[in-house]
Amino acid sequence: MKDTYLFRNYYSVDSYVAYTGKIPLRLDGRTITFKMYSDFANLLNGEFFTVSSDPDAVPTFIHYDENIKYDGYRLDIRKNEISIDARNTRGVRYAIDTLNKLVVRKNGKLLLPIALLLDYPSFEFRGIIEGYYGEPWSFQERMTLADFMDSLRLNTYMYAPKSDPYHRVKWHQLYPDDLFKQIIALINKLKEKEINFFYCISPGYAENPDERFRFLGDEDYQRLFVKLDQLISVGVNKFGLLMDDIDYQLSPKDKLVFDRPGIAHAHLANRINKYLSERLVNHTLVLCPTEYSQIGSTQYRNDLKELLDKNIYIFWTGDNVCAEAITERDIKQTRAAYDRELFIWDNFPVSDFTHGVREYIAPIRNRAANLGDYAIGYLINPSNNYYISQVAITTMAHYAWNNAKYDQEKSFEIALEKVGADFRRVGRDFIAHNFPSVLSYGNIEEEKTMVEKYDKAAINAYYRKVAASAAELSRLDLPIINELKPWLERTIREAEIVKKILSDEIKPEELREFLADNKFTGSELFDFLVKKRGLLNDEEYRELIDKRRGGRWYRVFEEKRWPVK
Ligand code: LTM
Repeated sequence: MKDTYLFRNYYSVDSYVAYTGKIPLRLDGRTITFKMYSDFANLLNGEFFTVSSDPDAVPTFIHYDENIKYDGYRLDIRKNEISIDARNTRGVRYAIDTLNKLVVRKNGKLLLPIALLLDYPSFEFRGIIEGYYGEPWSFQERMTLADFMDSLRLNTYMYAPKSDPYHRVKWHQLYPDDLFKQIIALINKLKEKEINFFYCISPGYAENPDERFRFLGDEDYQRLFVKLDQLISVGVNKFGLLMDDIDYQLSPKDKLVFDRPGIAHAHLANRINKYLSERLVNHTLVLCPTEYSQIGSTQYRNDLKELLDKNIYIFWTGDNVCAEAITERDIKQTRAAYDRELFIWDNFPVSDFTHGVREYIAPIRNRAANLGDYAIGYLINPSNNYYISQVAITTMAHYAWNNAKYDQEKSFEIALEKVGADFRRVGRDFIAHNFPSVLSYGNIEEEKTMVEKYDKAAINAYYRKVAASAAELSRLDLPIINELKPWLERTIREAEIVKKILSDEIKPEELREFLADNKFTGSELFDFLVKKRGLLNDEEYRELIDKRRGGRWYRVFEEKRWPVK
């Protein structure tokens, strides 16, 4: 059964039931009954109602069950009826989505397996934090997020692009009308699919130290509250306070009262929390501390643990900014260090730190199979390229739904197929060429061996395949191809240059001109070859390859857990 590995518990008797009538597969255009109960989290236990009044439809019952996990559902497909148990409307929608996935069409009949399915997510909040540096996604792109996220059961979007001035540099200024209208349109669009919208703000950032947040006094708090009010006025009740990437030294004046940054940050977060609780019936607040990527306790973390209100969640990126692995031990220690539930901020496939050199088209990996036992949220920080990011996001959504059963290979195949069947088919060799990431070496060891042996036939054959794949991809009419174009073109050119290197026809100017373009792919075959043939001196090699590639950022784990063998 397609994708059933994504379900948590699936029992079937390997037998199908045929329905000639309609199966109520969609929530839209449904009977009044469901709409009346659309806020059915408030329903009393035991209440039943049918999904459709169509006499031809298979009787389908929805039942509120408070014991089912948030966003989860139980789907029971029997011979004569279907029942769905859930505790919120998202759970019902996901159940109906599953029903759609299970339908088999055969000889003009609709078949459903006789099955019982219990399915629920590993993390209550699953989604995207647009929290990277550089040019952010356009609103046009963001308006397509709701459908994309909903198809992956991602229920949370956090607005936090570092380059939105009103989020960071000018945090205290209200959004001008035109920009605010776009934010409102986005909020409304996400609402259609029940996706939570978090507005994040970074008041801790100041370009000039004299303008840093004044923890003492009331002035800056009031400026902040006025800004939050702007968002509250359009229905926002979930917020992120981001204190990442700031100089957290306190001003001499603040120091006299607050002593340490952790004390001041807890004070700020608690004041916001209090303000929100006065203004809103329900609210959620997540703090990204300045020390967001370490494990265990420090003075700063201890201060937050002691002083921060217990209902404020904390962001954590793992034991590194881009964590090559997040283990159970790491998260256990961090959770204990803060004594509260965490939101994982997963810095993949973000590529802002590569300054446009690299893009990661790979599945998430090396995330412990039970992080959901320790964290309530799993948020993905994507790259500036909206469509390229969707590949990794798809795999991360699978992980967030069911961390225990996550299978990176299967998930990656599904993610590639979601982009397009042609993309998956013709892109295989280019994707493998680009595969290494901050999470994996991919084929680098094999590439090294090929060059060490100076196996010309193998290298030529390799590049023929990769260039053909890049050329075929270039011809596809897909938005991801526009974003990938510079890397595809460079790969095709790389194959031509390699051919010349192997036949000793390469001219130094031609090589340098090629290397002036720094759109590197994950493969290092070319770099090894240049070194092996001594085509650049050490200084040139450093300037044109190593430095551009970024050296250390690219292999954050090199000196850590898994040294290269
Ligand atoms: O990761 C966090 C919490 N903050 C920033 C992000 O804005 C940035 O996108 C990533 C990756 O460069 N690194 C950070 O430190």
